[in-house]
Amino acid sequence: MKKVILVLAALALLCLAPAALAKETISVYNWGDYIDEDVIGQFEEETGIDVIYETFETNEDMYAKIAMGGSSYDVIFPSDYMIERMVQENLLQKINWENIPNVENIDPRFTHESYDPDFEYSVPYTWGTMGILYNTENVDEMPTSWQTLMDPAYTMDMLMLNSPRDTLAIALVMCGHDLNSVDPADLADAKALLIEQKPMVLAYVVDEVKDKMIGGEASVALVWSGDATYCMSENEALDYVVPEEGSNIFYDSICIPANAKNVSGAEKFIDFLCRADIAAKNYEYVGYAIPNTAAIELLGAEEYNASPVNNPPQEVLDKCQVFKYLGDDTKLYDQIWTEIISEF
Ligand code: N2P
Repeated sequence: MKKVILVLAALALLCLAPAALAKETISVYNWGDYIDEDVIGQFEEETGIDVIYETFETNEDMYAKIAMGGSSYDVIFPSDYMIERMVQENLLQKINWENIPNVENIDPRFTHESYDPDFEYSVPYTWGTMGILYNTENVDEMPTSWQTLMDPAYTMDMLMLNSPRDTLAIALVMCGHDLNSVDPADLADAKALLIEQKPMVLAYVVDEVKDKMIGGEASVALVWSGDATYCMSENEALDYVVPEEGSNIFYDSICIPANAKNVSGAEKFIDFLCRADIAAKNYEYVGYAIPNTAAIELLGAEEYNASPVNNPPQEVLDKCQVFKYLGDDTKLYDQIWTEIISEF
């Protein structure tokens, strides 16, 4: 009898030991260059939770990976229109606000947006506009129109975003159409324009745009405002403008996928990112405008708001639109984009 008990006790220990030794982890999927790595380290130190961190370059890449279902993440960072899509497809779960007390630091101007009207699924992280980053040493006058990106003077001297929704939106605007258009005739115009532009494009890039513009490899680039802030801090010849025809304003948020394995770890991470000191530190590294009032106070609201990139004049904002999820018409965008890109 004693022997049996001993054997059972040994077996029980063997089963429990790995569980006791295994560290709690969360798996995070974010845009490239979108967090200060020290912030991850500090979270791991403070909570004892290990962060498995992976990056993506576009909403579409992130979506494809999650929708395929093979991978499971606890925290992801989609933009507005992609949140709308993922909610519709039951790929996100509602957030339990009781576990995110630091949400009180988020400016209510950034909650209850059209893509999450009841403020259930997404925690605002950053926001920004699309515009033209240009090198004042080679571009004499501030570009006021998107047509700058069609100017043969910048042949092989311009960079475009390797991101279907963003680049097609700007082409639609250049053709005088709405940037959320799903009219096949509008999209045909946009496609024709991008094909005409293609021989002038040095490269279609995402995160590489920063090093290339800082290093002077191109004179003009289609960029997101936060990347402009970063580039301008590294090379003072660079400047940023939102052309007068209007542009896209985006809201990038933090969400928990429906199939997350460690929801409580995800909540701790999200709450940590909303903490004023952490959001401020992260802003200093990432450069994108933040919706965190407490962090902006910590950074010095006057200095923060002095940046026209962080705080665009109302007349610029009035001309900016949020991307909507376009339902099945998204396929048309994807198809056109593949046709444009594959012609290289
Ligand atoms: C950061 C990407 C910013 C996302 N590298 C723009 N929505």
